[in-house]
Amino acid sequence: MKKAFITGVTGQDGYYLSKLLLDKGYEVHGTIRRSSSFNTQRIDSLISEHKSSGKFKLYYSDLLDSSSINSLIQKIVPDEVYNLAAQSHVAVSFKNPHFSTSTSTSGSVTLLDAIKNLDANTKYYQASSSEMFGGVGENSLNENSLFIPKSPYAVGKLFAHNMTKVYRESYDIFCVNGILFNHESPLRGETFVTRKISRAVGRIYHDIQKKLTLGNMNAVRDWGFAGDYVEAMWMMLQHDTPDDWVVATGKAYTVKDFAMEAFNVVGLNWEDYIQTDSKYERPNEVHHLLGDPAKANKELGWQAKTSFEELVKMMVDSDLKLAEKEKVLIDNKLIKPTWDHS
Ligand code: NAP
Ligand code: F7E
Repeated sequence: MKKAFITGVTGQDGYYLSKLLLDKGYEVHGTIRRSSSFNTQRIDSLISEHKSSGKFKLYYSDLLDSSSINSLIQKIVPDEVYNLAAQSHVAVSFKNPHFSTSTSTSGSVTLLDAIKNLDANTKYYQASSSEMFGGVGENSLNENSLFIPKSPYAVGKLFAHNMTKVYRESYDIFCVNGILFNHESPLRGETFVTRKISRAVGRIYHDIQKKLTLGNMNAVRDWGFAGDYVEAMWMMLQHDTPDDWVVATGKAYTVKDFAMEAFNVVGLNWEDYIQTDSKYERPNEVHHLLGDPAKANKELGWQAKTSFEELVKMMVDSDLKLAEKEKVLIDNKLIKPTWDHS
């Protein structure tokens, strides 16, 4: 039975990747951070499903705590390590630059070095990001495009990306970079723009929110479904040779397009509800990100299966159900409406 070690298992991708690997028969070991409130909501269903089998194991750790990461790697001796942990919100990385960068920089070196010292042919996946390209120009971006990082988040990710290459070339370790473009789902964090929109549509439809306030609505992104993208992560580690791959849909839309489509799902006109505020703009914006997934299509046999319209509908449908439940609690005065999730 293969063993996988996942950092960032409580995040959006942590859920989808754990599910994929558990369904494939892996034993999954994940790190969670101690928090003053519970942070395992996304993976609670997997925890209960695999309680009796013991195939889903969780450990308190933090990527900045190299001693705990080292001892876990030595104890588990995983076949595959997926480094998904990050302070992944670009705007927040301008406010918390030290923490945001060090999780990626120090964290990746800790893991890569632990794998090197283990000498057990452990494979390593680094969660690289399209943010590293910086969004200059409108061409579609591939593995050979220039990296011009524009945020502390992207700088940290570029360090980890390059360090992964250094360990691959220097020590012959099977380590890969998945350069993933934006991927979303009903489990996306509520302050990322897609989820902020789908959450607002659900609440507006159920009359517990009046307006949605956004920043730059002209920003362009290549949005895919997280469930499709974690398959690419796994495929990279099953490939004959380690390399770097772009994972994207190859289609680009504006934030405005996403909002229009989301309000359309419930038959509302977005212009009646959306306002903008510069407080949601970044000190240095990435204007345009469009990926070219040709290499992943050809070498990994990976394809994005979910269309933009299907993704938007999936997210809105899920958030309509959530808002319906919230409405009952609000009407019964069991919770207060809290819609400024920004
Ligand atoms: P996410 O939902 O924000 O999850 C991030 C995970 O990292 C959470 O489990 C979080 O724990 C954990 N974490 C944060 N700081 C940590 C630290 N110092 N030590 C240990 N764990 C830490 O992110 P995601 O969307 O699943 O993305 C997964 C990875 O892919 C991230 O590295 C992200 O930067 C990268 N990425 C994402 C996208 C995308 O569009 N989603 C695109 C390209 C790359 P808590 O739950 O306790 O906060
Ligand atoms: O912003 C604009 C914002 O925060 C997308 C992370 O997963 O993908 C993600 O980073 C765009 C930006 O994601 C609001 O200015 C407008 O241009 O949803 P986002 P992101 O910054 O692209 C990459 C690939 C990652 O690696 C990251 O980890 O939308 N925008 N109005 C807004 N963004 C937010 N968050 N909130 C707004 O109100």
